[in-house]
Amino acid sequence: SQDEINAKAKAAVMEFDDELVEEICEEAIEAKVDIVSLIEDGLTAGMNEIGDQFEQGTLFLPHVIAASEAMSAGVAVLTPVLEAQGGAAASKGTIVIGTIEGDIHSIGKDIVATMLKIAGFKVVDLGRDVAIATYVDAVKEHKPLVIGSSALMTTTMVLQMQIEEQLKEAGIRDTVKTMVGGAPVTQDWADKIGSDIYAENATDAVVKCNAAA
Ligand code: HCB
Repeated sequence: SQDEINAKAKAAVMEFDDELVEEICEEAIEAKVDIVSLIEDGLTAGMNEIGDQFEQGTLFLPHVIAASEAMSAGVAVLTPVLEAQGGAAASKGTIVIGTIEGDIHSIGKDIVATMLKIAGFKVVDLGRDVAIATYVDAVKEHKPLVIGSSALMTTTMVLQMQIEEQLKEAGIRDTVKTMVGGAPVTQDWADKIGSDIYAENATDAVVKCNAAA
């Protein structure tokens, strides 16, 4: 069942077992369970648990790296299937997304980008450690509906404010909606800095970008 497969995937991420994660993801595809739930309630749940244990000091950085590799191995198996499930013909518009300057966490940003693609948006992925000026240039170049930033650290989250400021300075703030996300980011933070959309997870990002389209 879905719950069993999610639980197995969570455990396999926590055991840093790339091959087992891949096997479970292949099994899930064959069993036709919900892939989005597998990513969010299975793989991500395992990753979050590892993050908690890292924070408590019971696990160390190599463990976090190993778990993130296991999660990425699973996401790599699932992405083509997700993309095949999507395939809306007409594009709903462009969304630019990237992980903010100073921050190399990319797993969540990648999942959001994939889900938006599946939902029928053209996605321009700026990658990670993206300079604020690069976001501004991307708005000028691609004229997106939404510009999304991802920040996984309290120290990099503050830079999301600079996207707001520099878009204003460039005189293009009202041509685009801004979206913020990442584990430390909240609706309160979005309100505080004047960001249009806060997305808690990839599903939420799709719902809110659809509403903006
Ligand atoms: Co990293 N790390 N890490 N890390 N890391 C965190 C983020 C800490 C919270 C862990 C902790 O201490 N508890 C912490 C940050 C503390 C803080 O706030 N200041 C931390 C630290 C400190 C660091 C280093 C500095 C460690 C070091 O070197 N000493 C270093 C960062 C270096 C740098 O960036 N300059 C570092 C490195 C790493 C890796 C490389 C080992 C690895 C990242 C691998 C990669 O991404 N390619 C990593 C990981 C995996 C984590 C944790 C464990 C998990 C992050 C993750 O992938 N979660 C994380 C702990 C945590 O977050 N609780 C820990 C799973 C994804 C699916 O969730 O939240 O990223 P997500 O994304 C969601 C959601 O937020 C939303 O949708 C996604 C899908 O549902 N969303 C958006 C995300 N972005 C969005 C953008 C939008 O516009 C809209 C929605």
